[in-house]
Amino acid sequence: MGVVRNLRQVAADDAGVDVAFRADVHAGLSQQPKAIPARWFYDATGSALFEDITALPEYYPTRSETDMLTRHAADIAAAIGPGRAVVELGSGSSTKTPLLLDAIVPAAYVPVDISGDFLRDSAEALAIRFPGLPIYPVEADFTQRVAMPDEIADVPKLGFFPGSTIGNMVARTAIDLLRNWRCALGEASLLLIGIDRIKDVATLELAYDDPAGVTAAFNLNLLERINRELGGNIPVENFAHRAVWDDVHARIEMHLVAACDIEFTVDGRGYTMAKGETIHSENSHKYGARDANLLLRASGWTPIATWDDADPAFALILAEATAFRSAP
Ligand code: AVJ
Repeated sequence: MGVVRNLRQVAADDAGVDVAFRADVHAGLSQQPKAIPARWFYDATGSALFEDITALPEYYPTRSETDMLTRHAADIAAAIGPGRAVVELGSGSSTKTPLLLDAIVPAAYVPVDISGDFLRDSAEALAIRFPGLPIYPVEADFTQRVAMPDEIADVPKLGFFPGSTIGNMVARTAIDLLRNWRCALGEASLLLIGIDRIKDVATLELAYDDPAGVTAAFNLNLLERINRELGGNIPVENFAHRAVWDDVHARIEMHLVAACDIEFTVDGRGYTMAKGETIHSENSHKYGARDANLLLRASGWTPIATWDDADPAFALILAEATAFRSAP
């Protein structure tokens, strides 16, 4: 049985999460246009719906990435080398992790996730699957600064950031996050990151607006969560799911569209929306080959290998922490 030692870095208990959720919802509904951060999708219902999304035929990112992790396992392992502590950002249910841990010879596994429950369950499952592998779960918000466990202070790190989660961030926030992680992982570190590619609009829009309506349910659950947790009375049935490609920002935008004029309260605070007005609930940025490399270089990471031969296209990029040196 592997070692599992917990490290908790969220000051927030359940009440704390509630405070941040409440503040984001009121701020987002008070601004014009209305917007709520996509991170609030993931309560228990939202996390389960996202798992369902990954099984949809239209939602290709999970399949494409898993396919490449499987087919190129030997190549990826050769490029990474043995003896690294694998630090996974937003590990969630850690479904892709065994593919990586099987391929390389890891020194330790450090899942970082804000959901303590998810973290403990998946750490326990991995401890059984990889006996002898030290596992140090860190309960923390990976978008904030995260301290690494003392046990891996002298071990070279491999950041693992699959799923194109980086796509949820606008460029400025994405670069802040990648720079922070370069600092947290250290000079000799590597990063294996999944980034979704720009492709034809039909494929992109179908991936975020599936005919079975699972993504619609995932989007609408945000409103139900507000009603459940923040004492809202939002008439969810009067909202529709919309997913559209924005070519200027190279991203899929998800919105919750008011089907008629709507009034509701959250916590007793009143809001009105005119028919057709939307709440912007998610960005999912896509990157071409040069764009993705630029994003990494701008953040202090030098791309050293790319795997992107799945169809529909999705990129797995291996980058190394850029050494500070004089450059022309
Ligand atoms: C988990 C953020 C990568 O943007 O593709 C899936 C979330 N939203 N369908 C994505 C999501 C709608 C997903 N990420």
